[in-house]
Amino acid sequence: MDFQKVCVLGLGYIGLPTASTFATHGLHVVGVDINSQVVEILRNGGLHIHEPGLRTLVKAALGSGNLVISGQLEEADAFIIAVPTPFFADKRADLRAVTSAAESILPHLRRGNLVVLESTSPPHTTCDLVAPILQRSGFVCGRDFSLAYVPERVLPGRILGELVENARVIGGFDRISAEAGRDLYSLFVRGEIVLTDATTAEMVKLMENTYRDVNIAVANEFSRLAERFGVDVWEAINLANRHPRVKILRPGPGVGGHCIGVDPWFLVEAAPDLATLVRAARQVNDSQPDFVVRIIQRTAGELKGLRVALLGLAYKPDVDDLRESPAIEVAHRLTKAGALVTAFEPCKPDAPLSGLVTVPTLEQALENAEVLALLVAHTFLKELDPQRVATLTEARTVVDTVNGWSAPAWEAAGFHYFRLGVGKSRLEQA
Ligand code: SAJ
Repeated sequence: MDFQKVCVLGLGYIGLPTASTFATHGLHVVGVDINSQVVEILRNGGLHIHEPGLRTLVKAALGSGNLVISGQLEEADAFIIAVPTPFFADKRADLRAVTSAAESILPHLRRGNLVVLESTSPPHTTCDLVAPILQRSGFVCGRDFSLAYVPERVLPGRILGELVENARVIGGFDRISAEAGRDLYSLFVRGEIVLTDATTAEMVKLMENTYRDVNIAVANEFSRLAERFGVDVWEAINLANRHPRVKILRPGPGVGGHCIGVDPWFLVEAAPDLATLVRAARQVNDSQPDFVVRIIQRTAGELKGLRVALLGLAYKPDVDDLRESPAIEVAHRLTKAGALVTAFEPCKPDAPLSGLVTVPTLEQALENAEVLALLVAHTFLKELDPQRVATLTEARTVVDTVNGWSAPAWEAAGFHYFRLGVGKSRLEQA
């Protein structure tokens, strides 16, 4: 199948890099977003998301004349839906954006078109939700137009490279749809392109991220067990990972972001009677902030009125994305327990967060603190000099939830140093 023009619906972390990459590979691309502010920002050469290299890529795509930013869809050879699929408060998948995106294609759908869903979705979304919507056009899916599910698997912070280099799974409504998807993505994907059916492709995406969530959960549960048994979980993981077939991930304050903590719930919703381990892992990760609060409480005795400086609020190191961040959960739970929390996020110093006191500098976070807690292993925070920190605060208690600091260095600077997952050994308890 030959493609000259593509419409990309949704210009977020995935849609904008995808639209720009197709444009710099010669396709005429109409990048569409329903958010008029996003359209305005992009049209004026600005950027509403931070991703290394994206500004240059978007500028090249716009400069080539191949990428046009619009609020309106147009006729095209292919339509790519890359809109958010969050969940409701009860953890059910929120597919409203997918539904409205598919409906917005209807007036522009033509015989021979390819429609692609990229958004992470529950199994059967492509065939049971998107296909019937598109068939309201009177066209028959598979016969008159092709439909495929093509999940992305790029790591935020490395999107542009991984978009091109990573293997790509193309799940077709039927074989012809899968082959049409391959023809489209082979325009820029240099990784292996593997064809399968749409439901398998939906399941693959959910399995990838659920696998990661379960493995993070077991690391977090090991941190709790280690504290109970008087073991340093970081030492134990380091030793266990010397096994040639063991790769235990890192404990931390919990799992954030709009992927790993979200996608497994789609499996739980689709088969609550079967997804027992998947649900349990989500519950372990979602309760990990409680364990961080308990460590802080143990180090300081009473939380009520305790002045705590939280260092890091992003959902993972060296990103400015705070979505679903466990660090923010820790801040809210400490505040609810009566602590006086001040938070500093070096990657987003101006992060306005309702119900939380955030400050734009490290000094302001430290100045009145009694306890410091490292919640995100940002490079900037890991490299803090404890001797200098000791001059900026009266606090002499630190809680390191990401194994980001050296205990001897902080103790030498006069701090009582506590680390998540490190229990008192029998010797220390004696
Ligand atoms: N985390 C830990 N311990 C670890 C690893 C991560 O606590 O050992 C935490 C992080 O701090 C973060 C969360 O888990 O809060 C998710 O981190 P992540 O490194 O999995 O990063 P994401 O969510 O940005 O990217 C993931 C990636 N999926 C996999 O690695 C299987 C990425 O490839 C996906 O494309 C992305 O989700 C997505 O878009 O689905």
